[in-house]
Amino acid sequence: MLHTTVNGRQHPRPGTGGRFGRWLRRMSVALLALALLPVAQAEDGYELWLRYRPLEAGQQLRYRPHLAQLVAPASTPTQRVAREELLRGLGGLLGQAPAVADAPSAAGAVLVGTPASLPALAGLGLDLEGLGDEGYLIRSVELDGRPATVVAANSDVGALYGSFHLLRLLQTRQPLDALDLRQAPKVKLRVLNHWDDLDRYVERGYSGQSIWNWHLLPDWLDPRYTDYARANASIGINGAVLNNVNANAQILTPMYLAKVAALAGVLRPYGIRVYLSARFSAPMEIGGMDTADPLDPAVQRWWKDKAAEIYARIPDFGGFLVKANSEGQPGPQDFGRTHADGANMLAEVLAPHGGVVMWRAFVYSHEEPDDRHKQAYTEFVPLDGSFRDNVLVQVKNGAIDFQPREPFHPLFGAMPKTPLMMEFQITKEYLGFATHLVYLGPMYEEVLRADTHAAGPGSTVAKVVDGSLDGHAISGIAGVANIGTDRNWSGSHFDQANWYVFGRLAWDPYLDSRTVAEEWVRMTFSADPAFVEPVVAMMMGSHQAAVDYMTPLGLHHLMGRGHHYGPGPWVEGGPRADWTSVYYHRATREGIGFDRTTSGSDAVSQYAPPVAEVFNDPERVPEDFLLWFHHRPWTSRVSSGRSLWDELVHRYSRGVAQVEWMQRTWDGLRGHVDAERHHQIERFLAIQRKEAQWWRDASIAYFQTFSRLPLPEGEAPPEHPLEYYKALEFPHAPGDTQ
Ligand code: BDP
Repeated sequence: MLHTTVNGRQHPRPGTGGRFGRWLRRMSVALLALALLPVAQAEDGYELWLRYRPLEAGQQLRYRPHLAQLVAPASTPTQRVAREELLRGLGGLLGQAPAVADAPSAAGAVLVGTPASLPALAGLGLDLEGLGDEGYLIRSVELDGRPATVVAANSDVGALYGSFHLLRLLQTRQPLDALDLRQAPKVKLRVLNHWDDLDRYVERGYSGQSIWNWHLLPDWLDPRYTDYARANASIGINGAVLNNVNANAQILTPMYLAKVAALAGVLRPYGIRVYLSARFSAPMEIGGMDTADPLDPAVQRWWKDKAAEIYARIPDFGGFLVKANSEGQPGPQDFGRTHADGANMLAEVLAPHGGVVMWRAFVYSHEEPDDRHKQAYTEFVPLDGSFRDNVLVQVKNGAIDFQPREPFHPLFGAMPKTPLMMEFQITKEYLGFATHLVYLGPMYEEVLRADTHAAGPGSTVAKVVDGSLDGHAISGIAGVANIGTDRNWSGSHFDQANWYVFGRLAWDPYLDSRTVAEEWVRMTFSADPAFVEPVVAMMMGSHQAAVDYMTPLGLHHLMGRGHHYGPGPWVEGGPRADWTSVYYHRATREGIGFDRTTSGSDAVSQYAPPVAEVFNDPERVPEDFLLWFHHRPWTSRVSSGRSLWDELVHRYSRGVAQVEWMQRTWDGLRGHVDAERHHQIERFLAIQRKEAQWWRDASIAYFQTFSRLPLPEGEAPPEHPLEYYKALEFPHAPGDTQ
């Protein structure tokens, strides 16, 4: 007799006839139906966009014939990680991993490698020229009459990038039938800047501590480092500056270099080089010298030896990032030398090893009374042409400082002889920290597409940055990372999208941010169009919403002092004028805005004439930059027909309304996402709603003391009197400078 086990006891198995049999059949059907329902499992976001959850059954069936075998050599570390990722990814997505084979022997093989690593590729007539060291192609081919898919590159890392792309095709449900893709990065150095201190504090970090556990390095290699590397490689990031630009010289001591070398060892198979922020005065702090003068031969020797020591430990070390003579950091000017003297001295010692210097242009001096907007340009443009060829000048997004919306930095287009890197901020210091849903893709895109007119129309910032405008051999994009020890890495689920879009745009600055958002949503949450469409709409409108409720119409730098949390348009006094809000908004009884026209600070003249003319003209300047460049009367008209005051209030309210719309939209999407992530996002949107209202109310209450105009009809008055908002204090807000 057949037996079945229930609660550990054997029972005779009933036949399939009779009432019990019918009941059993009904139960099985019900259970089967339940099993087929897409029940969302609780997720904490750790897996980012590399979740590899099983695809819908129909999709799996369509894909499986293409993915029967995997032919991918695994004799180098990079080859091994590519193969492991494919097995993990395909196994997860398809429910079963392909069979690993040494040579294709069945239809539906996937071949991954280089002509050197996989001789089978050599005879296929693949055109790998032009793909460079990091590019790849993905193509559907016939091999001995059998259909196959090829991921081919000139290097192992190219093949790794191609492997991630293949996985992305599946994750986003693209057809695999007639593939013919070629990809090569348009920018050479695609680098994250971690503003991480050695005590694991992250400056402007809102996602926990630094992921670098310096204390336990080099002996303990947290598995997180590997997952960090996987995530970066999946979007093409190939460099990481491990420590804060406000640097501690300790990182250059032997003890720390051993730790850096250990990290470099984890990141290397993924094509990621490590860089360090170098403190310019390190020869004095850790070298026992009494000067760090870049023209002093003893100082030069110290750095030469230091470079040799680093490269002995880390042969592929990327180079140094330097913040010098800015916000109190030491630099060459302390010794009467120029930025070029300083950068070139370091470049000289790195050059024999193949390293670069990324020298930041974020400078503004204590003594300089000029409009802060102008200072980087004033200092750096005269140095164009005097940097060594392994120096890149790293220019912030915006002449002021990563504000919610800035016109492009006037240095772009103004230093044709120097490779200029773009430095975007991914962490949202000025955009609501980690709680506000603000997708930065549209902001990055707006800036990259801005036309500098430097060499005629079409001289976009993207072309300056990728080096194509001026024919530079090196190029780079940096992003100030939003990564920390929080389980979901970025402090919120949606902030993962900012890491993602940064990487994708660094690879190809001409991509559009909507496409990237769609891709990310499909990989991170769900591919159901009923979910993707509204969520992408939320993301695409979110940057403008934040600009509206924080700093509409070109207002800027109005955040709370120091910590930058919440509104502080009233901030004045203190050590320097350009660290106050009143310096930037210049509100008076008559009007508001910073006059940077030819009759004001004349910052407009730092742009090429066609741009300057537009910015200089209050009728032609994009309204989003109106008060950035112009001081305008409260009663002047804007394009909507409203007065400036009414428009300002309207935009504040519009920003709040947009957040309310996001809340409603998200509420309607319950069930498409696991309850855990849905809940946190819902709560964070509630915080954003509350803080958007706070921004609106505090700003209106404050600016009304100047305009002395009534609120437009239908506009609710601020919830509290101005004094209430001014009295709020946040001594423990995260991320403040230590
Ligand atoms: C500012 C940040 C400050 C950074 C500085 C920089 O508030 O923490 O050190 O930028 O980029 O926006 O150097």
